[in-house]
Amino acid sequence: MPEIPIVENILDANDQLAARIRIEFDSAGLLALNLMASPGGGKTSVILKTIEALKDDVRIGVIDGDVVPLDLEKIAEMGIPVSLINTGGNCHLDANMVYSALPSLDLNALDLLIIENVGNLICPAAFSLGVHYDVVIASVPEGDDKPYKYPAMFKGADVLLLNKMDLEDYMGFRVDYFRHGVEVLNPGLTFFPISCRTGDGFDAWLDWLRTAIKAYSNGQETTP
Ligand SMILES: Nc1nc2c(ncn2[C@@H]2O[C@H](COP(=O)(O)OP(=O)(O)O)[C@@H](O)[C@H]2O)c(=O)[nH]1
Ligand SMILES: [Mg+2]
Repeated sequence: MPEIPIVENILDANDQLAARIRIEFDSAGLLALNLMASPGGGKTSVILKTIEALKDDVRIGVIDGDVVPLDLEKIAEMGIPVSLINTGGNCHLDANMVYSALPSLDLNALDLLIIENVGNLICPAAFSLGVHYDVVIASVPEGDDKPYKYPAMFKGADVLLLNKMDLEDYMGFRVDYFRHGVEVLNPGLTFFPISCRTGDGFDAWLDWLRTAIKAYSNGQETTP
């Protein structure tokens, strides 16, 4: 069965490069996040709202994997350094793409780097990017069965945001059923129900983020 070792080699090479990327992040003293969700789940909205809340005391950079720079333009308008990885229709980012994007950002001038992955709940889960935390965003309109249908994504997550909580009642979303599916795959996963529309739940997410930024800051000054 020659095909199986070939796939393993590709993933192994990706992991090796991801380890090199992690060294770059650590020596720059920044916290790096890989944000994953379905298309429209709220990745860009979470990034924009997080920037809005933290930009006065945290130096933030964003890498976006997309075919068009529409989302990135909104982020750049906030005065945030950004880098676009044109995925050319690829269904995920990999370590090679992220590594190629690093020289376009001054990592030493950042406290937080957010990578917006391609909108997809399957492929991104298989490719490590060297970040400190894989953050998965699920959203209420997608339905409460997502952990049952896309187990790899939820199993591999370090943090889970459940976005669009403002739509919970309209959608008949069963938070308990959703959480049970997650708990079986990834017991004790850090979980924040949020709404980018109303801002509900954001304080807890931002508190978690500030603590994580401090933990990875290398003791460097985090204020610009
Ligand atoms: N009702 C509601 N809509 C939201 C919320 N967050 C994002 N959206 C909307 O969902 C759509 C997709 O959001 P976007 O951030 O572009 O998702 P992305 O494709 O994952 O980057 C946009 O129309 C947003 O305005 C939320 O909390 N509540
Ligand atoms: Mg987006």
